[in-house]
Amino acid sequence: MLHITVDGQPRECAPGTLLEALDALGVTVPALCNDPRLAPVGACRTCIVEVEGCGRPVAACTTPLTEGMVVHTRTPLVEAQRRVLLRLLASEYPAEAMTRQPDKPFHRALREYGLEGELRGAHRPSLRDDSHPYIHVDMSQCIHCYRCVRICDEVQGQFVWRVWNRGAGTRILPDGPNLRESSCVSCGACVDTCPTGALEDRTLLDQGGPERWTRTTCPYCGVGCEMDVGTRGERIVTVRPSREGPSNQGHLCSKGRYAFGFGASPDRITVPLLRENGGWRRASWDEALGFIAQRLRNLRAVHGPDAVGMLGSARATNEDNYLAQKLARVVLGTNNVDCCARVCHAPSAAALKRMLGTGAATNSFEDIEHARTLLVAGSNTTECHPVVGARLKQAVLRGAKLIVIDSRRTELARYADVHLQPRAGTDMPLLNALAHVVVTEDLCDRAFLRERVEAVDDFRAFIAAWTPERAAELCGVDAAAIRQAARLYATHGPSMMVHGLGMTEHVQGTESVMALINLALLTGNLGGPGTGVNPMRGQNNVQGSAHMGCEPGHLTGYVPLEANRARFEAAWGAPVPVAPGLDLMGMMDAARQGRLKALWAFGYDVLLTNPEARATHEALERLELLVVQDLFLNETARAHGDVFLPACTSFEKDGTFMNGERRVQRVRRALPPAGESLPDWEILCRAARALGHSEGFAFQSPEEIWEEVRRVWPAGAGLSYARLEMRGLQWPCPDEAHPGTRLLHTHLFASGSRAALRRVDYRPSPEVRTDDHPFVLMTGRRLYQFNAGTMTLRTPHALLQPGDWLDMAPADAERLGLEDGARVRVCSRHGAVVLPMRRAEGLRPGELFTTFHTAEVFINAVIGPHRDGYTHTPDYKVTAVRVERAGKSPTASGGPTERSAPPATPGGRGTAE
Ligand SMILES: Nc1nc2c(c(=O)[nH]1)N[C@H]1C(S)=C(S)[C@@H](COP(=O)(O)OP(=O)(O)OC[C@H]3O[C@@H](n4cnc5c(=O)[nH]c(N)nc54)[C@H](O)[C@@H]3O)O[C@H]1N2
Ligand SMILES: Nc1nc2c(c(=O)[nH]1)N[C@H]1C(S)=C(S)[C@@H](COP(=O)(O)OP(=O)(O)OC[C@H]3O[C@@H](n4cnc5c(=O)[nH]c(N)nc54)[C@H](O)[C@@H]3O)O[C@H]1N2
Ligand SMILES: [Mo]
Repeated sequence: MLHITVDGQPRECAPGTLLEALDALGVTVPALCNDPRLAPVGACRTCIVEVEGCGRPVAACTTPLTEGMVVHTRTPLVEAQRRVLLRLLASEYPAEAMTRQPDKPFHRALREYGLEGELRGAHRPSLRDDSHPYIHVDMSQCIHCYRCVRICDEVQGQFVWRVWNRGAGTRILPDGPNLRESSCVSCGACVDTCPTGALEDRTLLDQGGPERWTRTTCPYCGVGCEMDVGTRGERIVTVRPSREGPSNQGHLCSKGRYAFGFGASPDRITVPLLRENGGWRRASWDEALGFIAQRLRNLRAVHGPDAVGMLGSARATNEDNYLAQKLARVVLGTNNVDCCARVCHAPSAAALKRMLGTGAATNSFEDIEHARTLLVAGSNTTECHPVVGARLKQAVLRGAKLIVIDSRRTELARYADVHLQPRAGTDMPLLNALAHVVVTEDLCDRAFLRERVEAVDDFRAFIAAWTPERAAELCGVDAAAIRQAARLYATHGPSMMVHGLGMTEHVQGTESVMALINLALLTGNLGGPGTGVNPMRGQNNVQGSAHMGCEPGHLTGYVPLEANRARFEAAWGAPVPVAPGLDLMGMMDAARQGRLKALWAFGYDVLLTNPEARATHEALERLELLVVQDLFLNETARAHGDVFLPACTSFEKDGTFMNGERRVQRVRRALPPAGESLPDWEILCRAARALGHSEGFAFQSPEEIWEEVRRVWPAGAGLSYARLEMRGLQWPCPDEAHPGTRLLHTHLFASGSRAALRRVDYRPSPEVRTDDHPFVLMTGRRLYQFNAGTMTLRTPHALLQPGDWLDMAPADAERLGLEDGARVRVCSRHGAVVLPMRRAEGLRPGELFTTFHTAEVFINAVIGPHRDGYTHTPDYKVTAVRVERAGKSPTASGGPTERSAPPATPGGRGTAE
């Protein structure tokens, strides 16, 4: 601590800049060009103060604090200078802007200095840009603080805003004809920092400023950004990043920042529905739950408890998911419970659990700033986890080395020192060749191997055959590049891995992650800051959904069922079913074979998102009861639902989410439940009661449920709501004095003192290319849409990215004579779809990429039945296809005959009213 004197008062402050100290002390001075997220520039000079011993006033934002400093913030000299500066800015500022809400820091400064009467500027239409669906631009209100330019460079790393001319003619313009057509990624950081209203959220201008702020956690991806939701009446009018958010540090991406409007969508279903004569009929809660209870009782009586299955929701809270699996096990009497981690990062969890003992990310996002080398494998981080993607870009801009392993040249690949671009589905040879180089060139961490690793000699013998030349043949990557990457990762540590579905959604998904772990073990890149193996978990709570026990073979805490049965039976006062449960894929198979009779799909659009759509369709069709608990009539509900239970959005309920770095964070109600919708936990409690189990389901609040979770999950026992109120915490956190765990495996592995290297050999995908199917199709996602699209497509994000299209290498497009926008039919051995195509750089000729966001295209009709051997995770990434020009079609989707999607049941699209 440093001792200083501020305006005559002795104070103590942490080292930093003088402005930071004043902020911390609650002493305010205007500081128009300052934002704590940015490097200080001292450009606007409104934060000038007098420091004894300095000849003239200094800018507080660029002056470092020193011991004994004596500071005066409001002397006549600095006040006069500030007034001159502000008067100059006022003379250019339009008076109407000052009265417009919401109030801005610049407005407050003008008022403080009594300058409201001196506004002489005018709105100039030529400086307005209304092209963007979310961001209103009026540069006649710009005071040239450059905060927008700097935050776009220094936080998002997008470099959209450019400064033109100098002096009075200075203009700040986007790098395109307008903002909409620029390289803007709509993260809203520039709007958030703008002190004048030159950049503003359109929602605020249209609907007025917020009356109330609620801090919560983003409902989209597994980064778990903390955000402040601004509401006015019963509407969200803006969302802002929380500066204290541990994983986002004052940043958001376009989805968290702007895609909040789905809950107010006119087709949101807010009353229970029952299917009747092919259509839907409105029902009361009692009637709907009574119907479910009776049907389930009958089905169980005839077919036994394992004829029923439950799918937890990676979109709902930990409390909701804990209850879903408890309901399945205790009330329905089955271990048939799973969640969509199955189709996503189950391979990561399985590989990490088997090799290291804990099935979760070893490190934290903050380790990005500690790594000297970053290895990003099969993760399109800047589009899928944009806030972490931006953090990775910033690390590279500051000098970290970057290796990207991706079958496409992604945005991050353009920043990479080495981009390894394997043919889709050939990562195994590539990863083994990397290990081969590390071993044969003696780049291992010998001390680490000696102390912490087993099976080293066996692995050496195995890996000898995986020369870079042999791998190069199979994966199409230069042997020299493989050597270069291996040397960089091994010798320029600490090295941190971040991986995505390009590793896991394959027939060898679990083994690919094992191969990544081998590399980390060989080079000692585990257990330290800036190292580790880190799956970028998908949805907001997919980590939590599985961790709470929505997994057939695992109970709460991701512990094996058999070994923990007795403990849970004691805690629940009820038997835990003995028969092993089916996972999601097993449930689909069983349904198709007529063995599974009822399914409860809670927050999961399984029809749209599972592979082999025809098979999913057949499976769901054979069910005698399909309960859908969701916000919308998603494709699953439309086509096959028998009962629809309307749930609250996460803006309308309390609870917790668990992010991809094992952090449990609070979700807080910002709005009342829409219509008759209920929080998921309450629906599940009522359902249990309708099924005759009031005991064990008599919870009055999410906190009560969480208390039970803490009792059955020792590593989470320290995570009380009272503590989470202050800040999200990472497990393991065994007691309330424990600070939480940023790094796993620091001295021992959770599995014991040593981890063993694994031999993993290559088994090529069964999807082989032939003359009939000469292309390989990869599927994944893009920036502006999220998974099943139920949420993002109901917001203006639909304007930013309207649907799914096929990316094709320009050479292939030319060969096939296809122009951008041409409608093509993509046929695999499993099905066909029609969609528009575009030429895309960054694909290997012969490879294609598209997304699964819309039911209009329904890409999962072409995806096949191949699954990972350990976890049954579908191979969504490698499908052999043929592409041909589709016939002329009048409708956007290619017309009903070309639509590959399972048809909606007649009348199935009708809603209640
Ligand atoms: N904008 C947006 N963000 C999202 C989502 C969304 O739908 N939209 N969904 C969320 C969810 S649920 C998840 S799981 C995550 C997923 O996040 P990611 O895993 O990053 O997403 P994907 O696009 O499925 O695939 C990642 C990358 O794998 C590459 N790839 C494909 N096949 C191969 C291969 O064989 N080898 C290699 N090395 N690379 C390959 C693709 O080119 C792609 O760049 O994103 C989450 N965030
Ligand atoms: N071809 C192809 N298919 C894929 C993938 C791929 O890469 N390629 N990726 C796979 C992956 S990784 C994933 S994770 C899955 C995702 O598949 P899904 O989990 O089906 O998709 P989501 O869009 O995340 O949302 C599921 C449902 O949750 C609902 N929902 C949202 N919030 C709540 C809530 O609070 N309560 C309730 N009750 N419901 C809510 C939404 O309306 C939606 O219907 O898709 C998989 N499918
Ligand atoms: Mo996912």
